[in-house]
Amino acid sequence: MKFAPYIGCWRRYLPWRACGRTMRLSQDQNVMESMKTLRIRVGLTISTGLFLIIPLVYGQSPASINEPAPVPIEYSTIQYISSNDSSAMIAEKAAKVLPRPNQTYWMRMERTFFLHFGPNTFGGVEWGNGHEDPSIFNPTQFDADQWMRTIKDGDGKMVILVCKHHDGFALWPTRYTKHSVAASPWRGGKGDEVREVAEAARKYGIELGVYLSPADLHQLRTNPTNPAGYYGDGSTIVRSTIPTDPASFKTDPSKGRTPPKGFKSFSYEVDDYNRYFLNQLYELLTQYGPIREVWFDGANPDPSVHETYDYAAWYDMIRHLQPQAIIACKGPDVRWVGNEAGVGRTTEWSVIPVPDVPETYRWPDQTQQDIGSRSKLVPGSYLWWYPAETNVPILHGWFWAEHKPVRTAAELVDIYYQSVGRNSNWLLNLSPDTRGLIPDDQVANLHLASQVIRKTFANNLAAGGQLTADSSNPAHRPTLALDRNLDTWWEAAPGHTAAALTLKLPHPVTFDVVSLEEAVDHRSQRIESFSIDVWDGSKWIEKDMQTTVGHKRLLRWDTPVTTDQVRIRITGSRLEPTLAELGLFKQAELVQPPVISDRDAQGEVTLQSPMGLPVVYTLNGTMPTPRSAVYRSPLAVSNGGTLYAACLGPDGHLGMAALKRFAGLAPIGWKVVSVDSEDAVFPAVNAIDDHPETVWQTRPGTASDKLHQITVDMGSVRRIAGLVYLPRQDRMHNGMVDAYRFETSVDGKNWTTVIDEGHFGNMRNNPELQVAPFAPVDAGYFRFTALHAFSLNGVVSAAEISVLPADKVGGADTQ
Ligand code: FUL
Repeated sequence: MKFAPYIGCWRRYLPWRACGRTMRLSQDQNVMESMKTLRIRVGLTISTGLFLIIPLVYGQSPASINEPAPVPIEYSTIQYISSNDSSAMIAEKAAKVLPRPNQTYWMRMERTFFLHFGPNTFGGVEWGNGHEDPSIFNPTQFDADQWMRTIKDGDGKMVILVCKHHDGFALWPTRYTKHSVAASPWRGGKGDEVREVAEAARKYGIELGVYLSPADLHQLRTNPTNPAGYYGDGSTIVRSTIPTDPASFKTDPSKGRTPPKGFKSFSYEVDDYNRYFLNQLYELLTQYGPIREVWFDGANPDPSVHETYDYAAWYDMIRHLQPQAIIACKGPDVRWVGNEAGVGRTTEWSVIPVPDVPETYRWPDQTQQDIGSRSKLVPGSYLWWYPAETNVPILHGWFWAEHKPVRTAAELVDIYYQSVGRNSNWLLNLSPDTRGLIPDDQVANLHLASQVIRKTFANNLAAGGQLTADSSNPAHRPTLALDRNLDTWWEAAPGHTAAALTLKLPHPVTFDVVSLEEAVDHRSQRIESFSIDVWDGSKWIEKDMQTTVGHKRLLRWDTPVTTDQVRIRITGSRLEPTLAELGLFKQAELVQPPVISDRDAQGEVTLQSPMGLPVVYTLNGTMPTPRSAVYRSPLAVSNGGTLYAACLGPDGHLGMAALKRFAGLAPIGWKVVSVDSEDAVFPAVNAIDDHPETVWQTRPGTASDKLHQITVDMGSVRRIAGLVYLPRQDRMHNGMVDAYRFETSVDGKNWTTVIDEGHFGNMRNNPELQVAPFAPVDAGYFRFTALHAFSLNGVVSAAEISVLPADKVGGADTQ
C-alpha cells in the first residue's frame, strides 16, 4: 500500500463543519479544492460532539470562490450534485469520487469471515430474547486456534467476531453488565472469548473486526429478567465520560475510569443506553489490539421499545481510537449488499448518491436493485464511496444448530463469483457448535472451495500476452494492466469514454474466467458497459456483455473457449475508462456435484451423475465419504431430511458435494381441510405441494386484524415432533410469518395446542427453512395460525408447511 496510514495524517484534517458554509457554497459553484496528487483524505473528527467530514488536499489551499468558471472538477472523497450541473458534469463528478484509505485497504482484502457463537448456539435459535441464563454458555472444547486455522485455510484476511448479539450477552468480561462470559461456567467464569480470538488471529496474521449489536434485548426496558435495563429507559441525556467509572455509571457518569495506556477519555452527552454502548465499544477498541472493522447491525428483534442510537458519538470514538477501522452496515464506510444469500448485484456501483451529508445520513439498508446508476445521480445528492459487503452464513442460518445444513463447496465457489466477482467483499460466516469448535463439515467444505479458488487463479493465462488499445493516455499504457500492480493502470486517451483493448497471446489458451479490475483507488469507478469478444480464427465472436466492473469483476462461463486473441470493448464509461489488471483463467478441474431431483409424488428422489461416475450419498446430515452408501435406485425421503451426494472420481477421490434439504414429511395424500383466505393465484394447496417455488398467499386487504389459518388433513395418524415452515423463496417478503400458533388433532375435532406462540428469528433478512421441534404427539391433522407476518396489506404466505416425524424411518434424518 502506498497510502500513508490514516492516523498519521490526522493532524492535517480540518473539520468540514468548521467551514461547512464555505464547503457547501463552493460545491454549489463547482469550486472544489484543486488537487494534483492522490494524497486526499477524509478527516473525521468531532467538535461539539458532531460528526464532521472534509476532503483535504495536502499542501494546497482551497481555490477562491471568485475564480472564474468553469473550474475543473477535482478528485475528492465526496462530491455534491447541484441543480445546475449538466449530465456530463454529474457523470464526471461521479467518476471522480475516490475511496478513503481505510476502504482501499479493506477492498483489497476481498475475503473476510464472520463468527457467530454465543447463547443462541446453545439455545438452538437464530435470535435469543435476552432472558437467557448465562449458565447455558458452556463450550467444552473451545479452541480459537482451530477457528483461525480454518479461516486461514479459507484465505480469510480478517475475522469479524460477534462480541455481543441481539440477546445482549457479552462474550468478553465487560465491566458494565453481569450478563457476560464472567457469569458463565466457561473457564470457571474467567474466560474472554474476544481475547482468545484476538490472540489466535494475530498468530495467523488475520485482522480483527468486532460486531457489537446495537439492539440489546437483555438491556430492553421491558425485560423482566433485567428490570433496570437501559435500552429505551427514557433516561436523560447527560455529559458522560467514556470510559465511565462503572461504580458511578448511573449516579455520576461524568466520573471516568483511568483509560488504558496509550488511549484517552472522551466526553459525550448521552443517555444510559448510549453510555453503556460506548463503554462496551471502548473496551473492545482498547483492549484487543488493532481493529479493522466495526459492524453495526441494523436488525432489531423488538422495535416496540424505542431507543435513539447516538451514531455520531459512536463513530467519533471509533475514528479516534481505531482510525483505520471500517464502520460497516449502519456506518459510513461499507454497505450491506442487501441480502444474506451471498448474491451481489450484476450492476454494482461503489459510488453511491446519498440525500444528506454523510455526517447526518442514517444509512438505511439499501436493498433496491439499482442504487448507483446514472438515473440515481440526481441534484441534491452527495456522492460517496460506499462499497458493498456480501455477508452470508456457511450454514442456512447464522448460529449453529444440529439441523442446519452446510453450504457445499460448489455453492461456496458460486458465492465467491457472486460477491468478490461482483465488486464486493465476501464476508462468510462460520458457526462453531456447542463444543466451541467449527464442525468438520464446515471445515471440509470451506477447504475444498478455497482449493478450487486458489487453483483457478494461480495462473493468469493473459500473462505474456501483448495488450494494445485503440486509445490510450500516454502516461497509462495498456501494458500497465498486465503488471500485477493495482496502483498502475491503462487509461483511455483524454475525452474517450469508449475504447477497445486487444490481447494477443503467443499461443492459444483455454479459459472460462475473465477478471477485470478498474483503477478505483486512483480513478474511481467508471465503466458502465463492456463486452468481451474472442477471435475464432477469422472473426470476432461476442462472448459476454456486462455493465459494471469496479474493484473486481469476474465473468465465469459454462463452456471454456480456446483462442489466441481476446478483445475487451468498453462501450460506456462515465469518464475515460481504466483497467488496473486483466486476467484470463481456467477453472480448476473438479468432479462436479451430482444433480438431486425434487421429491416425487411417492416421496422419492433420484441422483444423476454428470459423467456417469458412481455417486455416494448420506441421509443423516453428514458429509459423504468414499465409503458412504453408493446410489443405485431412487431414495425414499418421504420422512424428510438432508441429502448430501457426491461423485467418486476415477482416482477414488470425492468430487464436490450436492445438498438438498427435504422439508419434513412428504405431503402424500394430504388435503387442505380449511383455510380462511387464499388468493386465486396463490391457492392454499401450494403450501402442501412439496414444491418450494409455489406459494400460498391470503387475499390482500382482507381483515389485517384477523389471524389467518390453514388446517391440513394428513390422511393417517402419525407420531410427529416438530413443525416445518418454509417461507416464500421468490425474494419477496410479503406475508412471511414470524410469529405463529401450531395445533394438532387426531380426529380433526379435538385440538391440542403444541406451540402456543412460536417465533422465527431473522426471517426478513434470511428467509430460510424454519424448524420448530415439540414433544412428540400423535396427529392426523394440523393447524397453523399466523400470529404475525411481514405484510403491508394483511397477507400471510408460505411456500411449504409440514411436520417432522418423531421416528426415523427409511434412514432419513428428522433434523
Ligand atoms: C442480521 C442479524 O439479525 C443476524 O442474526 C446476523 O447477526 C446477521 C449478520 O445480521 O441482521
